[in-house]
Amino acid sequence: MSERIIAVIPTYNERDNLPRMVERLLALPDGIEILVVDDGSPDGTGEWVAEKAAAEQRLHLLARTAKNGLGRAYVAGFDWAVSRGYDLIIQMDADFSHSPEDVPKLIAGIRRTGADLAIGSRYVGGIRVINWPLNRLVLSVGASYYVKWITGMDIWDPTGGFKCWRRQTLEAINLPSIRSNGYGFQVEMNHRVWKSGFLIAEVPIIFADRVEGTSKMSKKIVVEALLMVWGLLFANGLRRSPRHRSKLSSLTS
Ligand SMILES: Nc1nc2c(ncn2[C@@H]2O[C@H](COP(=O)(O)OP(=O)(O)OP(=O)(O)O)[C@@H](O)[C@H]2O)c(=O)[nH]1
Ligand SMILES: [Mg+2]
Repeated sequence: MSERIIAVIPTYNERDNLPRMVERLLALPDGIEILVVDDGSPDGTGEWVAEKAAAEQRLHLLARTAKNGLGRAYVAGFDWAVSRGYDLIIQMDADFSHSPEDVPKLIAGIRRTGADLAIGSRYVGGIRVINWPLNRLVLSVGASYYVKWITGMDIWDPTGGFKCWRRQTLEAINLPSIRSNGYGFQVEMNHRVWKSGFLIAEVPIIFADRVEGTSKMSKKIVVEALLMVWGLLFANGLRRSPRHRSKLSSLTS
């Protein structure tokens, strides 16, 4: 039987982006399904999904009532997808920063490498970011080095949010105990995977700034992430290397 693939997309006020995003994802090969996790967007994003999903079996809505941050939305969405047995779970934003046409590249990357997690990477082998102001780019690239330096994780783009997960990897990392949001969420998820000795592949992607809609990025999210990284180091017993190497070596040998 072929693999069942689902893209999990958190939304808060993405009515201007989501219809085109859904259309382009549904046009991809492999019969990819979509789960939108909406936190009661005042602009009617959730209502649009509910209406569209009534006629489109590959589109699903997980409607939540309060805006609780990207991390909480993903944990709920991943839990939904894992409990329904999807094999590959794509993590991506609704705002076209992550191109739907790169999804097959991520899927090919995880299949080719046999990795447990494929990260769509802005920074592996160069910098590929379109239309970001210089200060934001410097912050993001700087944050990548900072995370690498403190945790020891060998990942070029540890704060990115465009990924392809194997269900088994999500099942292995104790999702309900993940507490962080925003960039901290991306780093904490990667750290769990890396610490357990799973294999992570970085697939080069081009990242573009959002065109429609408004940003939910805040100073609080950045500061939370910068501090949280130290917590990860302590949680790993001050080790800057994975606790278990077994899975990694068996995959690479
Ligand atoms: N369900 C839910 N989705 C959220 C929440 N915050 C952000 N999102 C969604 O998560 C994705 C990423 O958020 P963005 O606002 O694009 O964050 P960003 O990419 O750091 O910043 P910009 O691209 O500059 O806006 C988008 O699809 C948002 O709609 C939230 O609290 N709940
Ligand atoms: Mg964005």
